[in-house]
Amino acid sequence: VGKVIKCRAAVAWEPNKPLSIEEIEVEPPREHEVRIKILYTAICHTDAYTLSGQDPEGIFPAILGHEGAGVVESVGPNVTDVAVGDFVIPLYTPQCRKCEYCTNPKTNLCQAIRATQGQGLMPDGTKRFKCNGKEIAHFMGCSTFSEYTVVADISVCKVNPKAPLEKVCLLGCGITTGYGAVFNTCKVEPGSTVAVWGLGAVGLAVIMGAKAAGAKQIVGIDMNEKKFEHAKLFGATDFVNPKVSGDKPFQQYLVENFNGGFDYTFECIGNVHCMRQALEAAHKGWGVSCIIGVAGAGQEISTRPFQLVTGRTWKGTAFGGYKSRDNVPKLVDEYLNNRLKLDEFVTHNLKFSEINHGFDVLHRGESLRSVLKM
Ligand code: NAD
Ligand code: DAO
Ligand code: ZN
Repeated sequence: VGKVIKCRAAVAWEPNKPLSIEEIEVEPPREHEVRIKILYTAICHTDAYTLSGQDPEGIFPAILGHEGAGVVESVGPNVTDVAVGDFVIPLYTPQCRKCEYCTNPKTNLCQAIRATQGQGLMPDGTKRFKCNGKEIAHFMGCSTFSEYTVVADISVCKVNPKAPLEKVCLLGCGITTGYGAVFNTCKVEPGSTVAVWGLGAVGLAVIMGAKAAGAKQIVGIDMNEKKFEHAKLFGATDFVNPKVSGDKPFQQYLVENFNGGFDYTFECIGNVHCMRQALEAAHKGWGVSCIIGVAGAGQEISTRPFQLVTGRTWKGTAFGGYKSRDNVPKLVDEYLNNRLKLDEFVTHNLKFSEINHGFDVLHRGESLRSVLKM
């Protein structure tokens, strides 16, 4: 407490190179900051995207990782909501409970530390990580690829101490996002028809949510048919490989074969062509399409305005619309009460030193989530 900690971290020195496990120094937390001993972290698509160098806002060197869980090692002055020894999940979408976004029930996009977080800095504009005397940037306000990290107190929540952290770390991003898109962003009603593009962890979490919401038909769409087995486990009722439509636009195939289209569609890939398909396969008159996937930098979506004139709605979601500190602890409890699956998303349990292998299986489409033990 109050001292610099030396520990291991996976440093991203430059884009498109494997991460390198280094000994780093982690400064103590300052006012309104929390130092966390990370026990488990998963690897998400966004870590890979930033590491690939495609993210124009990616900063290097940095410590990536934003789907993690751990225990509070120490707190800085004026931290009131967590204490040493608490089990916690870092939150890349913070919740200050004071800004005009936090006080508006229509959004979860707290802006209190938006600018510094985007620049890889703590809210006071400085960094807490050093390696060989060189400062290392923070990432998404979390930097979970380190045995110790420092986060803002509005970017962390205390969770039930009975929770297995190797599972609930997944609630730091992908699963929460897909599940919340169903309940918060779209408010899917019982009896609805739903189609989901992309059966990775995010798409499967949408399927899990749609089932819990009482959807009567849930169509999983992926070009990798190995994903269909998983989708069934989570509640999908039908599967479609987009190649079935041949030369015909895929959305036309869906509208013709699924009763004029779906009440709700979700894009969980990050492909702007799939986003268009999903919008246009939403039912005329009332269909709602939700973008979850993060497209490449500079890409744009398109459709004919008549698609909206005739009653379709295009939406998007970040972190499933959940106000983070209020809701992540509740989702942990839902998992403990068997109302939410998490174990089924973990396809690989790896050692921290195997982190680059975790990225390889993600790129090869072999993993849903790899969980690393620190
Ligand atoms: P993933 O890579 O595990 O899954 C994507 C799936 O899409 C794969 O199964 C792949 O086979 C399939 N696919 C790819 N191209 C396809 C195509 N043209 N047609 C049909 N299927 C195709 O990814 P994930 O971890 O589930 O994340 C999905 C997306 O959600 C990513 O873009 C990620 O960045 C984004 N995301 C967004 C938020 C948010 O808050 N909005 C949060 C987390 C993740
Ligand atoms: O308030 O402008 C803002 C920040 C929004 C960040 C939303 C990020 C959502 C998607 C990121 C992918 C998550 C891994
Ligand atoms: Zn706020």
